[in-house]
Amino acid sequence: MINFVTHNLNKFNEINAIMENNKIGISMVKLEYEEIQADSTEYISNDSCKKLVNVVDSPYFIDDTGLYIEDLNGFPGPYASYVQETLGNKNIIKLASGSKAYFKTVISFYYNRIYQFTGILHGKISDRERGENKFGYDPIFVPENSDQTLAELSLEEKNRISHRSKAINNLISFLIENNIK
Ligand code: ITT
Repeated sequence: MINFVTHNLNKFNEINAIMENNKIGISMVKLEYEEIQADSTEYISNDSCKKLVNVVDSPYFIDDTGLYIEDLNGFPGPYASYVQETLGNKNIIKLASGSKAYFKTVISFYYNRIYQFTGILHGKISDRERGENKFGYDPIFVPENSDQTLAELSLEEKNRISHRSKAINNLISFLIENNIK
């Protein structure tokens, strides 16, 4: 069993579906830990993961995800959580409708040391909120080669293309190569 430290049920459900398809068991661990502020998601994620050594049973991992909007010079990037709470999707549309953007997920996995796995999804900011699956920025993010927002896709459809699924599939290849369960 692998521990996934997160408070975010949407993240857990997306990742758990992919893990189940690969017959890998994960357990959701809700824990408070302090996140440093920095410009690099990889750096923040590495620092958070280190703080959990001897706190959470290994192997464990965390998911840090940022949204990078081209017209806003990469903002909010790693501040995605704070900006979602303060500005929200309506204000992001006012600021950046039509802009290219991408999501980046960094998975930091601890097993004797930290390993990182990354996934990116390119797309653009829509002109209005669309979709029923209201997870964070999903209602305003239209992936490349799609007319629908991520919130209009089912969990399975999102998992076929998403930043998170790419990062997790990289982790899964590593788990299989190293026979980690
Ligand atoms: P943790 O407990 O795992 O840290 P969190 O919600 O604080 O959960 P992050 O800081 O990584 O997670 O995420 C930043 C925010 O970006 C998150 O609160 C969502 O609003 C948004 N977000 C993350 N992944 C997303 C996705 O796949 N689609 C849409 N929005 C997403």
